[in-house]
Amino acid sequence: MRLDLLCVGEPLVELNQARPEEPWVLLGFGGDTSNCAVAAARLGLKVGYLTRIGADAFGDFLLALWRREGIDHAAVIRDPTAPTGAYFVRHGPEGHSFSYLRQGSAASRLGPEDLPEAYVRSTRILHASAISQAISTSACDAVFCAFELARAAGALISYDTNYRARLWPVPRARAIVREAASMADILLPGLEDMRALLDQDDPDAVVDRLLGWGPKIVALTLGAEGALIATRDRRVRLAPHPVQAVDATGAGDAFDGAFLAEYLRTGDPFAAGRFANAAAALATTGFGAVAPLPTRAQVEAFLRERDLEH
Ligand code: KDG
Repeated sequence: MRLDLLCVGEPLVELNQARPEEPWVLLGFGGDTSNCAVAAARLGLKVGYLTRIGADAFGDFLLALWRREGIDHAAVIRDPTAPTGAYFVRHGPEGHSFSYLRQGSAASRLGPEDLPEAYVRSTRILHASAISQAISTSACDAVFCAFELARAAGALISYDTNYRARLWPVPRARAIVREAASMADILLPGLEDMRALLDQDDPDAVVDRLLGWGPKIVALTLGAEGALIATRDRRVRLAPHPVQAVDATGAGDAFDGAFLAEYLRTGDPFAAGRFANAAAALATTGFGAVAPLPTRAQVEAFLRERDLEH
C-alpha cells in the first residue's frame, strides 16, 4: 500500500478541563504526531501511524479514533506489559498547560526493531517530532532509523521541533533536534521551541539558522502571531486570522498536517503555509487537540470568507 504520509510518535488520551471549576470531562485525543495524522487524513491524505500502545482501554480508544479517521494502523504494536499514555489540559489566564501520565508508556518502548521496513519505504512523506524522540532513547533511535529508511526510498522527511522541557535535558534536546532537523526536507518549528533551543526569538534570525542546517523548507509558527514560511530564495510572513480561540492545544499539529496535505497537492510551500495558517486558526475554535481539526471544505470556506473581507 502506498501512503502519502506516515507519522511516528506517541499518541495520548486527552482529558481537557474547559474552566478551572469544571471536572475533567472532555475526553479526547492527543499526541502531536497522531494529531498531525488526523489533521492530514481529514484533509484527504492517505495516512498511516506507527507506534506502540497498551493492550488497555485507552489503546482501544485510540484504535477506534484511527479507524474512524481512515488512518492505517496495521503496523501499530499492542504491548501487553506497558500502558497507553494520557495527558490533562488546563486553561488559565496564560493559556493552556499540560500534565502527563506517560512515563514507561508503551510508545516509549518503540525501537528500530519495530519498524516494518517495506511499510516505512512506502510513504511519500515520513513525519516525526522532537517529542517522538524525547520519550526514550529507543524511540529516538527509531525515528532516526525511520528517517534513513524513508529517505533512502525517496520520501520527503518532515520534522516538528515540538520541545517538551520535562522530557529531556536541554543539551540532549539541542543535539538531537539539530541532527534530526538537518535530515529534514520540511522543518516545522515553533518560535517558542526556538527560544528554548536556540536562545533566539527573532523569526528571521531563527529561519536563517535553521535553513543553514539543510532543510529546503522552514515553516515557522509564531503562536498568535501567524507564521513565517521560508525557502532559500523566498520568505512570506503570514498574519494570524482573527478567530474566537478557546483552546490552542494541537494548533501546531493542525498546522503540520495541513501544511503537508497542501504541499503534496500543490508542491508550493507558500500555498501550503497559507492553507495551514487557516487550518491552525480553525483548530483553536473548539476544545481538544483533535475534535476541532477542520476538513478541506471548512478550510476552503474560511479562506474564501477571509478573502472577501479584504
Ligand atoms: O501539540 C499538542 C500536543 O502537545 C498534545 O496533544 C500532547 O503530544 C502531546 C505532548 O507530548 O505534549
